[in-house]
Amino acid sequence: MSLENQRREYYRQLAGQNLSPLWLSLHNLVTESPRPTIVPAIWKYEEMRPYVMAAGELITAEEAVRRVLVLENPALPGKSSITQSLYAGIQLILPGETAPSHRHTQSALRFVLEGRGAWTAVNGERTTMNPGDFIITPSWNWHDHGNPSAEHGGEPVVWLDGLDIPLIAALDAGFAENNTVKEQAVCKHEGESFARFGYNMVPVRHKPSGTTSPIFSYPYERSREALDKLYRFEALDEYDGVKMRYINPSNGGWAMPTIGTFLQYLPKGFKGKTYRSSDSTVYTAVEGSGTVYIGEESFRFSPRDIFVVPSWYPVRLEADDSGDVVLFSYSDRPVLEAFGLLREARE
Ligand code: GTQ
Repeated sequence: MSLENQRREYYRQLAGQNLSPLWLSLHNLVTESPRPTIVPAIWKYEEMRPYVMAAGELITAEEAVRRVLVLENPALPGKSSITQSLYAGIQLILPGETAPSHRHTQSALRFVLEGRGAWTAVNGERTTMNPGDFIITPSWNWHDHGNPSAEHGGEPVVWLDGLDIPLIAALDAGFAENNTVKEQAVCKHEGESFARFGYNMVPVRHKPSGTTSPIFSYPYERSREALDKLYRFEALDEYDGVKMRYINPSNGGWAMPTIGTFLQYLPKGFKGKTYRSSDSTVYTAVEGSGTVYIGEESFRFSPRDIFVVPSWYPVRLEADDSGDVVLFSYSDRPVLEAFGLLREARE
């Protein structure tokens, strides 16, 4: 038998033993640089919105539990993943509805896209959701969402959900539980956690605990003010414009253990330089229009559009001449950083 045929027979026998020869796959397993499966993509809000609103006619928030359209990376159909590690969805809650209380080990962020006045309850405290607000539901915390009835000024509210669902699935670390009540009991005043931790002070005997920020709402107005002032006081970064990361105010670390969150400002006409990083990032525009160049592709973006940049793709951002741009983004950076895996290159 030729050596080639001996090998073929050998590989056939190995497969029956749940064994495989590394030398055939090594080059794909240990690569010179990341080779993302996911691809760059954009979801235009004006194209998605009719489908989001149609869901409001077809199913209630209560029946759906969470009435969400999942943004699936075109290279991962059926996987409920926008990146290898992260999930993105668009959630709608209509006036008078409740999305019932539950908890899970997956961490979630909400970034409000449209509408005012809905609330999220976390840990006995409700927070009102306004456009541009960044809201956290920490791992294993009960959370429910609601919206006042139309008579009480309720309007449809739409937000971007960002979760670490694919990461938790990769680790087989998912647990979840429904609450026995539809809405958790409210036992704190609105704004209580922000009063404790949101003003560069903490209660005198506070000991940092847990892995998630004790602030669960970062109102847009305040974050936006920081960017505006920094732009006027400081030179712009040639790559990022003015880019800030949201922090856990009790220890300066990431606001969430597995998801890094950022807000960035590009003045009108800004033409960013090219950079890359080994975190995969989901962006949504809050204000202004521009163009993002990702690898060989480019996408025009406007407010509420969502686009994704895979790991290690060259990326640069441009703002139109017509107005300043503000972008919110989230990535798996805290996970990479924790394990010494974060790499960046500025070209
Ligand atoms: O609001 O709790 O988009 O549990 C996916 C899973 C939202 C939520 C999602 C969830 C939620």
